[in-house]
Amino acid sequence: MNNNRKINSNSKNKQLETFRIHDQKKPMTTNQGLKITEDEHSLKAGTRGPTLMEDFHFREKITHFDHERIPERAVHARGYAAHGEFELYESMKKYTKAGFLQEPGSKTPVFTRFSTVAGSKGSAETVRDVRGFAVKFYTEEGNYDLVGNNMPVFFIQDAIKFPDLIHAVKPEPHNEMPQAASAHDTFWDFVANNQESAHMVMWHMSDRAIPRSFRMMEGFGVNTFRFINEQGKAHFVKFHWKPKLGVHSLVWDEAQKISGKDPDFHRRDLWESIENGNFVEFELGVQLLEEKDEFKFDFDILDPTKIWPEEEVPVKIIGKMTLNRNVDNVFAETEQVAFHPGSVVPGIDFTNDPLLQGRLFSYTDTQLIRLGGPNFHELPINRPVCPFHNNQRDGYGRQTINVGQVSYHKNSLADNKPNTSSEEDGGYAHYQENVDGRKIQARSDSFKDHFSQARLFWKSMSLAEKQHIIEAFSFEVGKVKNMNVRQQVVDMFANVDVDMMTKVAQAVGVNAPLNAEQSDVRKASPALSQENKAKLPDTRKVAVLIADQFDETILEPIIKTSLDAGMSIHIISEKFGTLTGKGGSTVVVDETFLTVHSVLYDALYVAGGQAQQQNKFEKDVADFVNEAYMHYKPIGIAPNAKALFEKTQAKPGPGILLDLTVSGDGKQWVNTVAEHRFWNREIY
Ligand code: HDD
Repeated sequence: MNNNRKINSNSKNKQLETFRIHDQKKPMTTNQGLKITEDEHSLKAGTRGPTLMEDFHFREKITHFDHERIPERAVHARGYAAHGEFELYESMKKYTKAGFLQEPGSKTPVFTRFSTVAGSKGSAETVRDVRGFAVKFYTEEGNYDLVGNNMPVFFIQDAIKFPDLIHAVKPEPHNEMPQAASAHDTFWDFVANNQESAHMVMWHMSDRAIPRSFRMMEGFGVNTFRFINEQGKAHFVKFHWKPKLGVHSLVWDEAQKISGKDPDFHRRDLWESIENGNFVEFELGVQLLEEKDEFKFDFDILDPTKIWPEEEVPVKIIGKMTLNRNVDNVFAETEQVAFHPGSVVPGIDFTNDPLLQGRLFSYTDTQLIRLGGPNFHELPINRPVCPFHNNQRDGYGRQTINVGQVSYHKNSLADNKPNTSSEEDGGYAHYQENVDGRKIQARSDSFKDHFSQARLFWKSMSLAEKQHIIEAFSFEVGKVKNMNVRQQVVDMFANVDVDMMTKVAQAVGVNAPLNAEQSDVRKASPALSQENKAKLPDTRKVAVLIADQFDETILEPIIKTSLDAGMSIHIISEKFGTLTGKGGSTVVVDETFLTVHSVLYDALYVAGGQAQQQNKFEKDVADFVNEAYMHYKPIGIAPNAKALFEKTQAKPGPGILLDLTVSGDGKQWVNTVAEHRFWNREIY
């Protein structure tokens, strides 16, 4: 059994190195290796004459260019990825024989791709949407893919409805609008007529759908899987990723503005964090259920529109993923990576969750069209780090040269090799679940309660989170043109909460809901609220608004304290260059009011000073402060910048630190930045 083999955390990186090409400092050649004398002018009959067909370099260059694009993913087209490693804290031997989950301290290389779902490859990243969270573990027993989302449930219960869901949420076919948005008629018509979506839509209307960063969102395997141990005993399992930095979101107004100011906001954040050595950490957790407990709950554990409340089935933290290396080439790695929930290793198996069952078909199928044939497993990013041998041959883009006469099994000419392995030798054997049933196209009655957990989610939200959900519904449903669809949505979600939908009905101009059956749910699940997650100052981005004649005796300790607490600082002024303080110290300007905007920062510190155009400086500072104030962000004001603050619309109150000077550990400033948002601030 190879389970306990020491895993080399660099095995994937070493493998990738054999594919890396360094073109710099090399002579330019054609793809045939011929050195080229001319790359600026095509071959012509005379300097003013027509281009000649025989210019093979011109034809090769243009032909390659013409074929550079591949189809974008049907969903999750807009994504960004990084390399890293997974380290196991605690052996899972009791539950699974998966090799990478045996030895505490063992490390497995991973490649993780985050994505939005609905938008095209070039769409903005801070749209309201589910985020994909797909992890490829390059284990010594083959690739294991955990293809999840940042929400623990899904819109539909049966995979046969996936094309309907995606057709409804994608831009409408007659005018291809709107891009990367669910706020339109067909999505909400789908929701109202497919009420199994209720629970997921509550998540989708919540702050979870506008994460502050890929680094600050949870991940979930969503479907129910099985762990199988060496003795063949099975447990049901759900997977969770818990971000070390806690769960944080944008404010909707801010998210929309960022879409314009920096459509690459999330990828930039991930890229820069890793480049700056702020490696990205998520802990892996599992919820485990014994097989005998399958029917213990008031929901069906195979229903992908249901969570297993963490208070009832605790999440056991078993390891940590650290993303620590950016890709070398986005196309080669991020675009060509092919995930598949069916890529499993011995010890991990499926359940009859009807969404999972359909997914097991779809992912290979989609790669065939997207990556152009059956050999996508040979692409460097997709190759397992362990050897792979079988009798599959040929096809577009085949890279390996499989030597020998025989490509079939069983055979005698090659001593029956490659041959299958026993389970003891690490062979994968499907779990022998008993299945007994009539062939039928129907759903189990145990899948029919669509509202209890949607209501549990609602009841578990803080006041601010509830308010955001009401505003999100009002925005989204308000974008629906068809009044009948608006009414249907209001009536449907009254089954979750009548007060919530009465407010939405008022906002979108339809009748308040009449009849609603609200299920009596258990008390709230605190684990569902973001408010109860970690709040840290680490990697928070602070904008320092400043001009010449600033007071360095106050600024320097602020900067030091902030950097010591793990924040990053941007010095922002009217123009690039160097600023000089009252005492003669200088600071270098990182950005100007033209190149950045308040929405791109987590907190502000107004250092003040004397600008050449003081009126303009005052206005630019006021714009920055007003936005940050409206987005509930921490704002610190230096004593000599009080006059600047008075020219803004902000009022003293929660999260506003006036006359801010920092001495000692600067706890007040650090804690204020860590808090991230001050929802009890009065902004109207
Ligand atoms: Fe899916 C991509 C996650 C249901 C069919 N899916 C895709 C990706 C993620 C998910 C993260 C992007 C992977 C990457 O970064 O390359 N999908 C989910 C989750 C689901 C889910 C968590 C519900 C539990 N998906 C689902 C269903 C189907 C698909 C029910 C079809 C029956 N998903 C696909 C796909 C994609 C895909 C069309 C598009 C690109 C790809 O597979 O590689 O096959």
